Amino acid sequence: MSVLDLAAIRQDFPILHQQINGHPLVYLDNAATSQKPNQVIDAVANYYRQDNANVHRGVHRLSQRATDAYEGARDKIRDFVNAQSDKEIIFVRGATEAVNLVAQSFVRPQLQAGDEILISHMEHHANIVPWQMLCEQTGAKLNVIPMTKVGELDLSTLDELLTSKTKIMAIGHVSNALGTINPIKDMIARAHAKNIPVLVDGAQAVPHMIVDVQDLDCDFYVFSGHKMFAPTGIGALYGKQTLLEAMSPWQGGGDMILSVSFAHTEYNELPYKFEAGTPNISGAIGLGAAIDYMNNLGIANLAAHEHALLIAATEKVTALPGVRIIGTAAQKASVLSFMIEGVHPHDVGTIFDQQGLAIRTGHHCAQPVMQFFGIPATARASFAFYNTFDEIDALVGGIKKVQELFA
Ligand code: C6P
Repeated sequence: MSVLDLAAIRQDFPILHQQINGHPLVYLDNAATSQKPNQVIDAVANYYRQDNANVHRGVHRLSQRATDAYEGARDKIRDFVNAQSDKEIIFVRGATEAVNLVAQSFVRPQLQAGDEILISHMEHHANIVPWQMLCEQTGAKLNVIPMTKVGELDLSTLDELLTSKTKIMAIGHVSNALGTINPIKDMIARAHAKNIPVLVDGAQAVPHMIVDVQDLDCDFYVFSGHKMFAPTGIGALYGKQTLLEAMSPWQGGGDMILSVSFAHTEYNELPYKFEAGTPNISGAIGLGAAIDYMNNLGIANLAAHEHALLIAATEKVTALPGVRIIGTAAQKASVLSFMIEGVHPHDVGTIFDQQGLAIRTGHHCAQPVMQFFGIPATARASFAFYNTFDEIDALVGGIKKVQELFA
């Protein structure tokens, strides 16, 4: 039994009602991207049908309506993560762009050769490569918090890794490859005890749990809309206002200025200082609609249902001979990565597709995680609140089918 009315919820997602290779679609690739409810699709379509205009630029009615809707979405994000002010919410393309923004605008100006950046072994490439690039540009050093065999962070050396040279700690809230929920509140407190700022990559957290940036006391929190039932190409950077105020803009152009002459440009106030050029207006409006949708269902209800799905899937898959789950941390969210003995994960993905099952196979843009476990790839099923217990059975059936074909 679920706390959610799944039949009604699934009616909101038109894409779920189709056949793939003669089977009903079972969409278990939500960590890659989530599906969109009619409420989000309609918000985007209605914007283009009725209100389409550029924002912050026109006195005409359409421009005012577009601006109100765009800024209204910012207010929704502010409340969704419990930021203090909408000045702390910057629209970006997604988590990747937000990490790059913080790397270049906040960290780079303070970085000298020999300084350090601390990440963890289970980061997505989006929270590795921008820091590596920064190290190459400045001569700084990238340090890595190690991981245990179950896929938890080994925090026994954290205090030694947080040194007087550490300029930022950048940590994933939830691992996309393993599902591990990291104890970030405690980690943030330990970094702050040494005055080290913290960026949290929340791309895999915000679709699944209540996030309160003030309670966490993180300095930056980044996420993508498309993983939380909103369109692609939109996401948000939360940053503490004092830090954002002190930072220089990352990109220059229209809308991020108050005045421009050839002698001098005066930058706009927050949050516009970091939003150069015409933004993704429809995407922001879609993200606002997705937040409304999640709030209506209740984030705690979504989390409870997804947790029940994860427990059921973990029990059933663990009971299958010849299947190994990668990532067995005590605290996990919505991700089940696994290997079937003697079968390459890509073959698993292909056979699954023939049965209408959509999962992701590969390194999940987390190659250091694969290197740690000594494997090239995993098969990854990832759940959203619209998934059902019958779909967990379909997943188990899919694994059995693969095993029959490879027996
Ligand atoms: N993970 C996955 O299949 P973007 O691409 O900017 O929307 O999100 C990047 C990103 C950052 N951090 C984490 C923890 C992520 O999981 C992702 C995206 C997808 O796991 C696509 S690679």
